[in-house]
Amino acid sequence: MRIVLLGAPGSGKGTQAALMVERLGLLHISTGVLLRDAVDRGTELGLKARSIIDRGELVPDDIMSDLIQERLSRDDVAGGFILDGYPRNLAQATLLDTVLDRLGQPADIAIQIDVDPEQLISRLAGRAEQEGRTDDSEEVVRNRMRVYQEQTKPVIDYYAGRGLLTHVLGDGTVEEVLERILSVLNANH
Ligand code: B4P
Repeated sequence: MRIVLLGAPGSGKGTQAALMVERLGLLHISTGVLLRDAVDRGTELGLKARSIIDRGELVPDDIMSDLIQERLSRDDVAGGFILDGYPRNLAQATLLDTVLDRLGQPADIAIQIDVDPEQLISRLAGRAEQEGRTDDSEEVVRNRMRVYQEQTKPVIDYYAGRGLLTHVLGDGTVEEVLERILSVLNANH
């Protein structure tokens, strides 16, 4: 199964993907994790991405294109995957389709996790306290929300137009959200 997870910052994409890996045995590909890893290792990519992430902007498409194509070219992708954090704009969405078609591995479903904006802010404030992620400060979170509204939201319609979109309510406990996602996947396969 090849799943694209969509949702605003703090909607629970990374949280749910980790649980879905346990339950479904799929590979988790998170562009946020790949970028933070590059930043921690001080690679050329990490050096370019760091200040962009810390401002809450999107890393440029050409950089993300190389990153995602390299990751999707590996053999472990053949068993199915959960894509988390990519695509984040329409250019990324069309590129992803091209790459997956070329691999003969098109996306089966896109799941949009819907959460009330007030809750998103409070979740990310909680994570800022617990994990100290540099892009979870109040000002940067506000910018990430703006970028999401302007650039990432159109991706929802893109997948709706392709007949692949399902909405899942992201309110409630992590386990409740997981059960909703699993029942959507059961119903679709
Ligand atoms: P991401 O790592 O994708 O950051 P995110 O949107 O905040 O999602 P994340 O998965 O981490 O958080 P989650 O909602 O699970 O991206 C970070 C940055 O990298 C971007 O701003 C951008 O600069 C760059 N980037 C990444 N991909 C890119 C791309 N394709 N193109 C360009 N740039 C890119 O969890 C948030 C918090 O909520 C957690 O603390 C969690 O514990 C909590 N939570 C989750 N579910 C909950 C629930 N049900 N109830 C209560 N709390 C919950």
